[in-house]
Amino acid sequence: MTAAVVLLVAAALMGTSCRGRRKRAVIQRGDVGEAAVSTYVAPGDMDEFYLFSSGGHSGNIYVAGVPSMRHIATIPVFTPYPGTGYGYDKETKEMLGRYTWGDVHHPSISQTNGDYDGRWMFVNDNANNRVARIDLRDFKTKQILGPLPNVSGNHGSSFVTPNTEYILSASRFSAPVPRSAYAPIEQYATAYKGIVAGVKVDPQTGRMSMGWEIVMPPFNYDLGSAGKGPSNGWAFWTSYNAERATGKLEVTSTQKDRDYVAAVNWKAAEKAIADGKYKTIDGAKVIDPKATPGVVWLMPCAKSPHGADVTPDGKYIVCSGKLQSITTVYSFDKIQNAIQKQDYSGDEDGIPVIRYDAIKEAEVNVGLGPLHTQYDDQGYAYTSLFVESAVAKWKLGTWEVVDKIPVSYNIGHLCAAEGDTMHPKGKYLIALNKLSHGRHISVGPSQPEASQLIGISGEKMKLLYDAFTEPEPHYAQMIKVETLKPIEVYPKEANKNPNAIWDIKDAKVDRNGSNVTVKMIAVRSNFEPNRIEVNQGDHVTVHLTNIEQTTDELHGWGLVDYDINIVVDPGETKTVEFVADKPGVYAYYCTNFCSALHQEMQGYLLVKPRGGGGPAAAVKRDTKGNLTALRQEAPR
Ligand code: RUQ
Ligand code: CUA
Repeated sequence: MTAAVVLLVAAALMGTSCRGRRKRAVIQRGDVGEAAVSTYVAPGDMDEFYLFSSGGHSGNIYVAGVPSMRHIATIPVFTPYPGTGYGYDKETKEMLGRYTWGDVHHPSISQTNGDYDGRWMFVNDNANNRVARIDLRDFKTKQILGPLPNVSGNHGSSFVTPNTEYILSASRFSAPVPRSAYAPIEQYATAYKGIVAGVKVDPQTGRMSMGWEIVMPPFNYDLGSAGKGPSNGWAFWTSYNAERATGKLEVTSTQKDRDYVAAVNWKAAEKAIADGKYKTIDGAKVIDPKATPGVVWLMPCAKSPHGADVTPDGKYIVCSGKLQSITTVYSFDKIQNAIQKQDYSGDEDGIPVIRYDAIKEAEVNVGLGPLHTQYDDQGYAYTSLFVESAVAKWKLGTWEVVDKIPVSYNIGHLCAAEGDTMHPKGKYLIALNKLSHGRHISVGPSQPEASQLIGISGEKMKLLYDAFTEPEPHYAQMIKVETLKPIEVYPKEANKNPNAIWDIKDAKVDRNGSNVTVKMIAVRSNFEPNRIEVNQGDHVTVHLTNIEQTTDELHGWGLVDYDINIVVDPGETKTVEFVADKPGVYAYYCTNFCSALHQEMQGYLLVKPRGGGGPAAAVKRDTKGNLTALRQEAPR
């Protein structure tokens, strides 16, 4: 960037405040010019990182570029999204099943040897107990697994193990097991169960299937993290409500001094399953830790812990208790020693509780309401402080807090570049703030979310940019752009769909009784066939192939009045099925702008009324010729 541009950007930004526009409450503002330069991605330039943010109960994942923070794509996962035709074609409709939403919390990029390999991203659905896989070659959801048997409120998910052997899953809301079982709430402490689990991932295809489950005491399992390096083979989950309380948890679950972190030796869990030491419950292989010791332990933790975050070297597990001002660092070595010596302070339902002082490496005095921790490439950790609305930077090893930066406001998760891998990239940190009052121009009572880009290259953290993030920003991950290799088109040769056609002469409408099958081509700027004649009540199947081999030449297929919109990318075939229950004439048209003649890209579905007679639709007019009824359905 030229010096002139730098000056212009800086001047423009400073000008905004000088001219006395509605001022933002400035909490911390460093050198505005420097901030502008370091986040400005000039026209034609590209961002350095992808940011994948959870979309919470929108059921989506949002993709942005860093440092520009520009939102560049939406990946629908658990919710229909007409923008990409997701949830309207046969395949994605079946994948969504009977659900119309999901609660996405923790995106998790697949790993090889503890680093992002950029093949897939897994996400959890906290609400309907599902997990999904997104293919990072085309940024599309390819599989949804679940509802996972026995799991209730899948929150501690979908963190991956270092070679993506498993993605983690856990019950946030303990409940009777299996899910169809009933027990009165008075029996919560004994009849309700927690579950922690590993969902198996096929290393070649990414296909997910049920792995192992472990039945646990009825705590609320919160967040998970997989061991790496020396701790590879282990998984850790924080939990709250050690009291096994019900009702007003705010009070009832804050009686004891400590909660627990569950430490699972997943290699031992894998072996227990192989040795047949499990019960099948609702189709899942479930380990009972009382009957099979040596799989799970409990570690006491500061009250109401939330985040569990293994350090890049895999030597420590950092767990933060929301209700204390410290974050607890456990040493993996010490955990192994304590287990060896059976240095226990008690048990919960037969699961040994390891003595706290035997495994505690440090208690870091980070500040109020610590939630999550991420890491950089210089040996520093960054912990989000919800109550204090700040990020604390501290040194691994000396456990000293070296810097703190206020954020606006109430930060939840934070995301450093590849900050949960064995080789974090440093440079940027993003504060995913829960409440954001006053950071954006007002749009009414719901204030737009704010996430803040923070520079972490220097000694001091620097606030660089206030960005909008779609709700609800739970976790996010940032990955180097070069690691991903997105495809440009679906090559014709790779299309194995038996209903794909590539030549206009193969386009046709076939009838078999009341089943009508259409093989259709979309290419600039036509649909072939451009006329489909059916009878009212026919079951219609349209297989639509976009025969383009030019990137970004998408075509949509919207059918007027039928609530259908599918989108086909270049080289892709999609199928849509519907019953032609509305008689009349309905246009279908291309919904993706594709060429100068995009508007002309249309055709007609002609639905002959049952019984053959009568107008399909009519308008009623009064004696003066004014419209009185817009539409009248033909008699059925
Ligand atoms: S959780 S902060 Cu799933 Cu941390 Cu939202
Ligand atoms: Cu095809 Cu617009």
